[in-house]
Amino acid sequence: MKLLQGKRFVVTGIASKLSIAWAIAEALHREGASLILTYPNDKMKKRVDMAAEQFAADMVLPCDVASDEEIKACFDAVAEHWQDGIDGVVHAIGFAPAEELNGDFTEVTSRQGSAIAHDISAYSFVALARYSRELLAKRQGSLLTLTYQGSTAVIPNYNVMGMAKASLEASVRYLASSLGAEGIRVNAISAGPIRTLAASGIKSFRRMLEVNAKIAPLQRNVDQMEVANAALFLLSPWASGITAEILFVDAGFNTVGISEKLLHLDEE
Ligand code: NAD
Ligand code: 0WE
Repeated sequence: MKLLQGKRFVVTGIASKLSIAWAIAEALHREGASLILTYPNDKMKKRVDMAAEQFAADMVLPCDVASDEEIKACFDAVAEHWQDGIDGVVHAIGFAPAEELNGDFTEVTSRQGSAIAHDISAYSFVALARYSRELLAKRQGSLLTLTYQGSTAVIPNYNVMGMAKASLEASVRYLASSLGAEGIRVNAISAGPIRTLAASGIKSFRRMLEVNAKIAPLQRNVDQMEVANAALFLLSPWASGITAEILFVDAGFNTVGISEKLLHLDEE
């Protein structure tokens, strides 16, 4: 029997075949789970419809996380379809206005940009938790989000997203505490850099990938499927004892102080 046969998940954040959420939906489907996929606007609906067809999703629902009404309507529809609850919600959403992600942090970080980044990238996880709580409690389900090391260490140009990811990671701990009594687990995966739509247009992203591959213990980058396989685990009963955790899927990059390569730099 497959790992997640008969389980039900709501997956947000599919924008293209490169999306981490696409890979997670693919992995959940592969392991026998049933899916509901969400999209933020009409432009994205087509892409999510494609994923829905490929992964035999039960439904596709609108869910712009900037709107409480839309989130509520979304989970009302989920509740209608799956009356005895859901096993998990995947939050794979991050956004800051493009101007915030290029240039000197102090210069480019605006009040408005900061508000948007925190609203869409951090608060939205709490909002999803609020509206999915009842459904998750019925099946001891779990919440999963995606974060990045820019939350705890400076990565050039990540800027206000670093603040938003720090907030998101704090929300993982507060949500885990708040929802633990209901048997709901809350976790995050901190992924290494991966080329997706959210990485396109980031000026030095190619260089980012090169540097990461040089410094990381595994001496390479990670891909979407490696993140998805870790997601599967955290969303599965095998992770029943794990909550409030930030699991790195980054080829070990975050643990390195001085890399072997850097130590021997002048010997090359
Ligand atoms: P992506 O562009 O494929 O996904 C980002 C998603 O956010 C898109 O599907 C987009 O539609 C969605 N989104 C934006 N605004 C929204 C809104 N208002 N309502 C609903 N959805 C909205 O890129 P990705 O890299 O797959 O990003 C997924 C998550 O992974 C993000 O949280 C990102 O920060 C995180 N992450 C990415 C990397 C990386 O290098 N790609 C590394 C670590 C963490
Ligand atoms: O979280 C992310 C992506 C965040 C992101 C990307 C964009 C580009 C398009 C948020 N908002 C937007 N807004 C846009 O208009 N990552 C972890 C990927 C990422 O983004 C970076 C990185 C890495 C890694 C930005 C600068 C430096 C490194």
